[in-house]
Parts: sequence; C-alpha cells; structure tokens
Amino acid sequence: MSRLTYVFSLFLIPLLLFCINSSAQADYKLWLQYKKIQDSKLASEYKSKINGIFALGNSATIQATSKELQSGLSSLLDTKIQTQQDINGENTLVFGSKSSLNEDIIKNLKNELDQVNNEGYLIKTFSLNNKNHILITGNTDIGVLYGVFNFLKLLQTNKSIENLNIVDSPKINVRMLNHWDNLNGTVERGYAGSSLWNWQKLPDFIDQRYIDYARANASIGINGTVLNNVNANALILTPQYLEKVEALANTFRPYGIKVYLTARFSAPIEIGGLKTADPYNAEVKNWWKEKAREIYKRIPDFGGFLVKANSEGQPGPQNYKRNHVDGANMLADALAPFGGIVMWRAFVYSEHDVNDRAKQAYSEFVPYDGQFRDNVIVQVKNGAIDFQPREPFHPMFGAMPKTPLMMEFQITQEYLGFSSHLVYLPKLYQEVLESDTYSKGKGSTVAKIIDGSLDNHKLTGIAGVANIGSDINWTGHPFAQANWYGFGRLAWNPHLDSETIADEWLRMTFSNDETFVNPIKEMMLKSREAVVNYMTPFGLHHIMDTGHHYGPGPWVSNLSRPEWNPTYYHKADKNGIGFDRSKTGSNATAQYNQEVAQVFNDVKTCPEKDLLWFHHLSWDYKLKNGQTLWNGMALKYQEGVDEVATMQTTWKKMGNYVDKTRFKEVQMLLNIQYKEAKWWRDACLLYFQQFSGKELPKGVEKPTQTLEYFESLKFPFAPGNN
Ligand code: GCW
Repeated sequence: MSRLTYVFSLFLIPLLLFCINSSAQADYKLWLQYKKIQDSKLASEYKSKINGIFALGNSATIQATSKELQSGLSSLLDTKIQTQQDINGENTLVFGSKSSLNEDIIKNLKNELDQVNNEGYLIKTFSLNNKNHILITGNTDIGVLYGVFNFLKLLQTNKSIENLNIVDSPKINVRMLNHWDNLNGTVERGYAGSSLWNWQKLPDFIDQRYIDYARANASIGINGTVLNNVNANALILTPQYLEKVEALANTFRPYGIKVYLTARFSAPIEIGGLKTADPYNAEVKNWWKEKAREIYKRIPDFGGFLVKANSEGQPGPQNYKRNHVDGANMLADALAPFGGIVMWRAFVYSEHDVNDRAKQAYSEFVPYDGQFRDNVIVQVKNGAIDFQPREPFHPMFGAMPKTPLMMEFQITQEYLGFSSHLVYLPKLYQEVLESDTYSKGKGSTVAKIIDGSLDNHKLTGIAGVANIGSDINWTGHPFAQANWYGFGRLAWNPHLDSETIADEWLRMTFSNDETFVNPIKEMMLKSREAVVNYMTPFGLHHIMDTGHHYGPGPWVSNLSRPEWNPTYYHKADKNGIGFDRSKTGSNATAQYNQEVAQVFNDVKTCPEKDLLWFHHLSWDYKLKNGQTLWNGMALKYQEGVDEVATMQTTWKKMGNYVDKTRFKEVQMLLNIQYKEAKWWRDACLLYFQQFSGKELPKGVEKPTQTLEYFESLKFPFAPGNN
C-alpha cells in the first residue's frame, strides 16, 4: 500500500463516511436537528439561564422528556447539560406535572393550570429564594412533554427565553395520522418507500425508527396513529397481529400516542367464522364486543376503530340493507365500555348513483345528523371529491351540527406530484380551515366546526393521511417533512397561520439565517398556488391520469365507472369547459348554506379560483382581468411552470445554508418538478385546444411534443398504486 493510500484509508475514508453519515442524519432528523446555536451571544444568554435540568417524577413519559431535553440542550448549547437532584442552585430548568409540584406553586399556578386541558402546558420563569428558574408543567406528564418540545423549539428558532410566560393547550382532542399501510409492507398512495411497520420482525424487534417516529409526532402534538390502510385487511385483528400492534402501542405510549386500527366490516366472516357481518345480528354484535375486550386486554388505552364502509368496494352495513348509523353504532357499542371511539368515514359515492359525485356524501350522511352514538365521529375529507390541488370546502361541514365531524386531510401527495413536487400543504389546509360555512352566521369557519367550539362538541378530531415511509428522510422530499410538521401544528391549533408554521419549520430544519429563511419561506408559500396553476387552474379537478394518478390524463374517458373518468369532471367541449354545479346544473351549490350557495351559484360572484368547479363556461367567457377564459387558462398553466423555474433559481442560491446532501436532493427534485410542470401544461393545453380551437396566447411556450405522444405515455409501475 502506498503511503498516500495508507493515509487516505486511515483518515480520509472515515472522514468521508462521517460526512456522508451526518448529512444523511440531517435528512433523518426532521425538524429535531438541535444544531448548535450559531449566534454566540444568544448561546451564552441561553446557557446563563440553564445551568441544569431537574425532573419531577419518574414515569416513562418524564424519562423520555428528560432524555429529549438533555440531548436537545446539550447539542444546541454545545455543552453537557447536567441533571440535578434539587433546585438549590439557580437557573434550573424544572419540569414535571401538577401532581409533582409543591402546594405553594400549585396555588400560584392554579388559574393557568385550570386554563389548559389535560394535554396543555405552562412554561414560566419563576423565582425561588430570590433565584430564577424555568418551570415547565402541565396537568399531566404528556402536557409536560409537549411543553418541553416547545421550549426546545424556542431555542431552535432563536427566540428569547427571558421572562417566560407561555400557556398553551391543543384545541382539538384527536390529532392523528392515518397510515394507508398494507400488511405486505406496501403503502397505498405512499411515495416515500415502504411501510415503517416491520410486521415480520415485530413484536420482538423494536426499530429505533418507531421511537423517532413517536418523538417527531409528540414534538408537534400528534396523539394518535391508525397503523393500517382504510382499505382494510381483517388479519390485523387476529391475535397474531394484535401482539405486534401491542408492541407498537407500548413503544408509542410514553410519547402520548394512542394506537388505532381500521376495522374491516366483514371481519366477523373473514376471521370470525360467522356467516354474516350484519350489524343487527346478535352473534356479530357479540363478536365485535369480544374483539374489543381482547384488544383492550392487550392495549388498555387503545384508541378505537377507523372505518371505510361501502365505499370503493369495501364491505359495510349496506351489504345487509342497513345504513351507516347501524354500522357505526354497533361498533361504537362494542368500544364504549373501554372508552374507544369510532371514526366513520364519509368518503362514499356510488357508480349506481347518477347524481353528481360531489353531492353524494352529503346526501347520504346529512339525514343521519344526531343519530350516531356519542363515541362516533364522522370523518370527512376536506373537499367533496378527493384531495385535489384545490377544492372548495366539503358542504358537510356546517350541515351536521348534532354530529361531531372530523377533518381528513391528505398529507401524502396523491394528486399533487407525489414526493417529487415541492408543495407546501399547510397553505391548502389553512384555506379550508378558514372557509366560512355560515352555518351559524358569519364567522362559522370550518376550524370552529372541527375544534367543537361552534356546536359545542366534546369529541373533536383531525386526521392526516401520512406521507411517511422507510426513506431515510421519511417523506421522500425534504420539503414534504414540512407537510407532516404543518399538519401537526394545525391539528394542535387549526387557527394558526401557515406562514408562521413555515418560518418555524425552516429554522428548526435548516437555518435561522434570514437570508435563507425569507426567500425560502416565500417559495414555500407560493408553491401551493404553483401546483394548482400547472395542474388544475380555475377550479379544474381530477384530470390526473387514472389509477396511479401520476401526470395529466384529461383525455381518459373509457373507465367503467363514469365518475372515475377525467372527462366527467372537466366536461370540455366546443362550447366550453367546467362542471355546472349551479342551479342550472347539478345544483351541488344548494348543499351549502344560503350565503355560501349564493356566492358559488352566480358566475359573477363565484371566486375565479373555483370557477370551473361550479360553472361550465364558454371559451370566450371574460375573466375579471379582461382575458378570455381560454387565454387566461393557458396563461395560468404557464404561470405555474414559471413559478417552478423561480423556485429553482431561489434554491440555487442557498448552497451555503444547507448541507450538501439536502441541497442537492432538493435541486434534483425541483428539476423533476419543472419537467413535470411543463408536461402538465403542454398535455392539458394541447388536449383542451382541440375543443377551444384557439391559438395559445402570447407568453405561453409552445409544446415540445404532440398530444398523441402525451396520450401514449404509460406508467404501469407508478408507486402507491398497489
Ligand atoms: O383518494 C382515493 C384514493 C384511494 C383511497 C381512497 C380513500 C385508501 O385513490 O387510494 O383508498 O381515496 O380515501 O378511501
């Protein structure tokens, strides 16, 4: 071996491996980077206020909290933080729940502790014998854990910790991820590798990932997870799998995360040996009761069932001429003795129903208002079709005041470019949450319906279909981590602003440098409108290629179920484009409260962003800016593409603020996004041009391929479609 090779192998290879490894770790660590504070003045200020930490209590949660605090602070402050046995010195960070505090402190904090619920927390500067300390407390240990994560966030985002007085608690009770994970390890609509759950190695092998998953979720307040796909497999309810589910539940418990499962309605037949799953049948009822007992014996804090019934071929009560109430209540009765809940999905539509698909869920569910058991919550997607880049809010929100409704958002980007497009979804979530349903007059926002404040509901919930998989960076795209993060933040408080969320996420994940944060925040905030523009401007929807939903497919019209065909949704012809859902059409607008219906109904007041969702308009229809609809549409497609080009330019300047791995990853992904945005623009415009018969306006680039070429593209192995 030459001297040079020797030196190389001795020093450089380990160094190289270290660099690669630490870069990969940055990807893996999500927003919990705990990178050393760069601003030295700030770092010494922090250090001067935190001499050591002192835990009150010793539960599994407090131990996990302690560990997080110690490792977080040690790396943020670049010094070993000592665990103390008392608070005799000064500047101690004390944490523990109410039950561990002394009488005097409790008396002092009574008002604030009463203000926060069971998961809330206080972060306070307090003095004892003239010495200053910081106290993080709550009514429960989980509250303390949430408080500690938020304290760490203050440091991560370089906020002051002077005179702390923070009082906060979650506004929604059930804040959960829905994993569409199959038992064979694939993930329906998953674009970040395979399922996190290694069913084969469970229950004996507890992957460190399970713990890091729980940490990440707890850090944003997510307190529930549905482990398996709503297109359910009954085997998850057999002892063989329940043993594995129990191991996961035990792992997540210290982090305040409850486990839930999907319940396949026909399970009593498939794994119970019964002849029927009729919810009126005594044996069936009993089977579910026994099943619940069996589950709770293993998992005393099991959360409950999520059910997709009589939807897209899943079995349900209607197979026995019963209805959704019968099915949901039967399961609710089985879970009630143990405190479990049923989340019954309202995502139903039928090929046998000739009505506009957008109307079907409302028509079916609204008459049941008030008939569900107290431990049933109806889970409604944000819009009436299916997780499109833009949909007006679902008309069921505001129409069932006697029934708790739970929001279902999709975090995984089934219809928004998979994990290769940078799209900041909290912007979409916020738009929906802020929408005014007018159900109790002005200000009856969707957020107030799902946080229970408008109709006085105790059971409240929000679910996000997870975008998480086995990829090193969890979500496939480094920026898709922001969608997981942002979903959690809005689940905690649906009234938050998506810009604030982007700001904190960027600082925690990448850098506090303003020259990085500001332009990248702007890029994130604009990214949602960009994807709307290059895929489905002006309220167009569901024109993706079918099945896998990858890329454009506005021409698809040959599927057996009419409402699976893009042509069903855009209705383009020589006379124009768009779905008439106004009074002259399907009258879906009538499902909204009058104030809203009126606005959507009239083409003059209908927001242009929703125009073709509600109206079929001629190609020459004049938009507010004076352009014809055809020209305006073409220009929007171009605008979307241009925005992605701007994103590329913005990102290119950021090499100094981001580690090489993530910098390069985002750069490559933006290149893909740019390519695909052009593909969307060209394919859609060429297709619609057949009907409009008009030239592309000035400013819109000429397509580089023919329509035939785009139509010929096939993707039999597109991910997420198993
Ligand atoms: O968006 C559609 C998806 C299906 C999904 C379904 C649902 C899990 O294409 O993959 O099934 O919605 O939400 O049930």
